Amino acid sequence: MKTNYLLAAAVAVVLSLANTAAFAGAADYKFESVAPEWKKGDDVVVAVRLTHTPTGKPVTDAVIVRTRVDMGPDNMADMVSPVAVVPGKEPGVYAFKTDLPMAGRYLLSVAAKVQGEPETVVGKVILKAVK
Ligand SMILES: [Cu+2]
Repeated sequence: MKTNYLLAAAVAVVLSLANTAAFAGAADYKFESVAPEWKKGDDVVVAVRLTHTPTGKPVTDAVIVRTRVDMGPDNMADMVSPVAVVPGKEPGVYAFKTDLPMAGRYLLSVAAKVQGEPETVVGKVILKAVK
């Protein structure tokens, strides 16, 4: 009897883990700026951290598939900067070389493929540039 109970409990745990995995989606990931502000200028390297929010763990194996930097947050969405992916300095940190020609707020839009996650993970990160 006791064995059956333990077995049932174990099965329940396994099923709930499986459900968590099945229903995990792109919304379980979060990109955030690693710094509160960035120095304005050309060829600035900015970096964001990608975290799997249910576990709080950094996501180290993402492949960045799309990027865009514009000044949308300051009503200058047509002010678009070139973006190049550059190596991050620590696991789970993704770095980009871009231009932040004026002080203000920029929107970094990034799309990434994460291993084991069928949905594309999309992040919208506001980067504050200062003099
Ligand atoms: Cu601007």
